[in-house]
Amino acid sequence: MATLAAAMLCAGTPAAAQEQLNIICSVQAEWCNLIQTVYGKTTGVKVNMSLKGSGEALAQLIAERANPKTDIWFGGTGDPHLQAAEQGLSLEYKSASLAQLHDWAQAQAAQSNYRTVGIYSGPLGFGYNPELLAKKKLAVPKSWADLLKPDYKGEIQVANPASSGTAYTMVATLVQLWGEDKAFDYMKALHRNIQTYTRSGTGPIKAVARGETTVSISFVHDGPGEKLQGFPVETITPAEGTGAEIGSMSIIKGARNLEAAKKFYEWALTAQAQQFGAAAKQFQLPSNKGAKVDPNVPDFKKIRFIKYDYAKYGASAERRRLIAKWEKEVNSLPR
Ligand code: S7P
Repeated sequence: MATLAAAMLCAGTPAAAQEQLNIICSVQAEWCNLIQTVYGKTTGVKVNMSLKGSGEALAQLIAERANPKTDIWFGGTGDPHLQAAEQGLSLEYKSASLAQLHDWAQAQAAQSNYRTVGIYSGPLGFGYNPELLAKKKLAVPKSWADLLKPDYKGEIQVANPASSGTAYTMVATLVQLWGEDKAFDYMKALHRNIQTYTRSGTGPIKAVARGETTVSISFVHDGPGEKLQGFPVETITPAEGTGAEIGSMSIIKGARNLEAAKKFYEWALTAQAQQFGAAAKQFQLPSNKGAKVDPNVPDFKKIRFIKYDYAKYGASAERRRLIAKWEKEVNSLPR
């Protein structure tokens, strides 16, 4: 309640009647809904929220380029936000609050020429259902190498990188970890153990939680929220090393409600507003250094990270090339 009250103060007093704001929201529904309610009630702005994963959000913004219907894109993996910046879909905007953000969030802004900014970060890893693993007498996978074991045939879900920023983070992580040839050999071998490639990046850990599959490749911050709902799910990060997303936010070029978009953007960078993630049981690391870090947020100090080259793997040509290669060399293989 204290957080809510503080954020309400931060959001300001009700604005002129029926000011509108069209948001594409790429975090999970509970966080989007909370923002819609709190921000709408405290400012008087009518918030129209459209929920889309990051890959799908980018596709929509490209489709509506000539006649943008979106004012702001909140959340989602950083790579497609960088692509949107490169393609001139987002607007250059430099917040006065940038200095309050962690270096990784400021770097995301700088490398896009201030057309996007980091609002949270989270590590890629595995989700698993301990009850199902025990029932099937399977060990907890601790490394990328473990996922190739024949025991896990048909037990693993991951999203399709063509539609999902989460899955693209996996492709880019493996390429950076081992080089492209070895990474693609690995993904071809992994393909044999995949039960389903889902459309959305959060689908696999939800399937794990509900006992529909045993293991997922997911952002590990998506695990605790499922667990708090009572589902048997745990997470782990791979021993060889892993990548992390820089969840981002962008103002759309040609936004019809530009002033409202800028006000929302400033609000979303405040420490108080960033605490709504944890309030909605989503546990990414907030980008504002002053935001309270919930104990459920993964401890970054305990994770072995690769040095992720966000600029290189966020470039449109590189993303397109790697996804096309994945479709041709991996997804086309029989399972
Ligand atoms: O909110 C959870 C989360 O994992 O979902 C976001 C993103 O929309 C995933 O999109 P894809 O479906 O394209 O993978 C992440 O940024 C976020 O951490």
